[in-house]
Amino acid sequence: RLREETGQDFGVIDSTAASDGSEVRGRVLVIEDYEISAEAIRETLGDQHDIQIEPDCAHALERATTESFDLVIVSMAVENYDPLRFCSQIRSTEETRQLPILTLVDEGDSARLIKGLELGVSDYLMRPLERHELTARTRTQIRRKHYQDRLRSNYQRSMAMAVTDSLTGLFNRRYLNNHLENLLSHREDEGKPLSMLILDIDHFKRINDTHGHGVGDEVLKQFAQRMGLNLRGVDLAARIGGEEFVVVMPSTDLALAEGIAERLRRAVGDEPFKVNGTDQPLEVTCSIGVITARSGESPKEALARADAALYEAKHRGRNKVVK
Ligand code: GH3
Ligand code: MG
Ligand code: MG
Ligand code: MG
Repeated sequence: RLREETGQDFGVIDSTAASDGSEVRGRVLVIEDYEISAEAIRETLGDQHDIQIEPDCAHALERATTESFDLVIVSMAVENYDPLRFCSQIRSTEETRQLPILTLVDEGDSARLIKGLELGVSDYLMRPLERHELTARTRTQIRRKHYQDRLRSNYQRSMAMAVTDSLTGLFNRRYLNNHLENLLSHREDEGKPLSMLILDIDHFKRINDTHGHGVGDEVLKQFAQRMGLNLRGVDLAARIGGEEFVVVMPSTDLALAEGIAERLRRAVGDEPFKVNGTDQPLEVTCSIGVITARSGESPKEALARADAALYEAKHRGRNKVVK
């Protein structure tokens, strides 16, 4: 190995100090089995970042996937493992795909330097390491990682918002429309029944008229919560309009769906709603239409049939389940 052959100190060369004072802190995993070098890195970066030294590549891979790091610094001279293989594993593992990698390359080892870059390494440093360069490149990678994390979480939030009803947290009508199509065709493939409920709060207008829109909103929220408590993980609940909700139930036949609808009806009607801004708990009931999808039926047709059943429940005096 180069360092043994040359006896070169792979610690960090100290040059004139000049920190650029910008505040970026990260969690850095350093894969280095050469203790002098590892300690020099810790000394250089430790004031600004949380530095974790891990001499063992296999263990490092495990830590990189389970703990959250902003950067891995990989010595290309580790002896217990092929560091390029480690870089490749970091890149091909879902949890660490986005993790920046900074390699520490032995002077003259351009083969590994290039191979690393081909594997998607973010940046590299040549040994002997220069303190400022290490500091600067580390900071750049961490800053970029933080920026990407922010973009990604903004994106995820927008995606979640696009399919969510903000008042109740249930799925919205757009999501239901998109996914009902998939669910119906999946049902055809699986040959299992798919059932659907439409729920509509009875005389909801009166609640608004008597207690105000704010109380009406609170009733909608609590209604959605009661739905959630009485549905299964596989059921998909959406708010499709003012006080109208749809539940899609995969692998559920009509009899089971009717039972669940009945449970929902009672969960709403049996226990009055306690809402801030009203003197007494509110009696709330809902009507429910139940159907099981027919072969080849479109979302529109299925929803129309469920709506007809709901209409019938209203017609029969409300607070009823009709299939
Ligand atoms: P029915 O038993 O026939 O369903 O009577 P209803 O009063 O519930 O039905 P209607 O469709 O006449 O009234 C629904 C009301 O829901 C009218 C509307 O003001 C109210 N509404 C719609 N969206 C919201 C909302 O987001 N918040 C509140 N508070 N009220 C809403
Ligand atoms: Mg109505
Ligand atoms: Mg209503
Ligand atoms: Mg309605």
